[in-house]
Amino acid sequence: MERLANENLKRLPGDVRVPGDRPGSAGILHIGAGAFHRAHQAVYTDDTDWGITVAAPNSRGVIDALADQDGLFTVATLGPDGARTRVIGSIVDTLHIATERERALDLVASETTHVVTLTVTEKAYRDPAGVPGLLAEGLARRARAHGAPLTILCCDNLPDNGRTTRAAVEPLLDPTTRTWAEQHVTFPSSMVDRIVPASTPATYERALHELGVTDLAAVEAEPFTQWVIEDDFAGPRPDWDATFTDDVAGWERLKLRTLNGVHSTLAYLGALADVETISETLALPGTEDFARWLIGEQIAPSLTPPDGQDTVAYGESVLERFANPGIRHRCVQIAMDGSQKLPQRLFATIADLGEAGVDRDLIALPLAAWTRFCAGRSDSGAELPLDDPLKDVIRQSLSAAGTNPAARIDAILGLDRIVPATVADDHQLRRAAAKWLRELDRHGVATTLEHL
Ligand code: CS2
Repeated sequence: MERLANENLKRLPGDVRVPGDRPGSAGILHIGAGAFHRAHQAVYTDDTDWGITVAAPNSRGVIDALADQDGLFTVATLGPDGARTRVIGSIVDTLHIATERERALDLVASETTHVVTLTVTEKAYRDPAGVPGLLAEGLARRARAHGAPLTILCCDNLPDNGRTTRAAVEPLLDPTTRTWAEQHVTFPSSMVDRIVPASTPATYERALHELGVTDLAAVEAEPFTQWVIEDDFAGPRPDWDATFTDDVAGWERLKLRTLNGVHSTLAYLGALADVETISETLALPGTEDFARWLIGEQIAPSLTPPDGQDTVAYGESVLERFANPGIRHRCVQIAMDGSQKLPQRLFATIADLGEAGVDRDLIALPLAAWTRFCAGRSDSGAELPLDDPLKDVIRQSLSAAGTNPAARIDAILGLDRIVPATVADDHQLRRAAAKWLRELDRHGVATTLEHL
């Protein structure tokens, strides 16, 4: 089957948007070749004259597909009024870090690399031997070779993600590089947003149908897209159509607690209820009302939104996006790595509510749902995957706790690597979560939500 390539761009159907002149070189090194990068930063960059070398830390399926297609791939934007397909041309080179580490280090060090962007998931920042180690070694090379400034821009869903990245890299630097980096390397924070489910065989079939040629790096995404970036670049920066600001923290908090917090909540509830996707979960009787109460009564009082924003209105637009039936975002995909996601999506909200003296009854329900999800069985008894770096600790604590709901909640709240002390000691939360867990054990998610 013919693959998408430079030479067939001119023959694609007229309603498919194709790139104009492609950039000759890459000023951006991007690490993490997942669907999100392709539908977000790669699209923003396609609207500029910059290019990207995309590097995959481990699995090479996507970068091999891109290499076979001259770096080209399509984004299908799935809105209520149908799909639009666009070919993205910003990726000009690919790299497999596990087998080409030297080249990766040289690219971090290269004078023509001005920005390193990252989508490597939450857990990667805790692994000094992984991406942080690579960046540290590359920076040392850069400092020795020429010392040109570099911007390292985190695009993962972490609070203060620039500072988190700096904190992961800095301790790994030798003293000379560290002194240089303090002057010449910046780590702006950024808030990234677009719903992009993992691609499936249906994604590739759609691409083939739209293009008439095969695209094995195709992605599907919702129409909405947003990027808020702290304006702290060490050197040149692409003219991305993003919001550059001095205050990203407010945006990060709003998005992590509202969009991602409700996303994770729906993911655990849906998976337990044997429902496949987020939009189907939201359609379960009582669920949309519950999500709305959660936003209005628990998330909104926990934070101060950025200027001009209102948490309840923002939450309404998020629920509308979640309901998009064109986006088949699987609950079990969002459910993975809960131990890495829930601190900023749920526990931070709970901690702030506790401090403000706001009742925590409703927000105890997602905690109970995660606890039940971690045991690995849905309401119908089907097996649920626990895909989480702390899987063993979680499973051990839960099995030691037996069947008693209060003991199981205590086991989860006792995970001191992820649960802040104020949340672990929150007696009102513990009682409420144990009550919800008992309800979920007895009646299942669907009945519990319907009778809220
Ligand atoms: C999701 C996010 O998988 C997840 O955990 O909550 O990937 C979410 O779709 C994006 O952050 C939306 O911007």
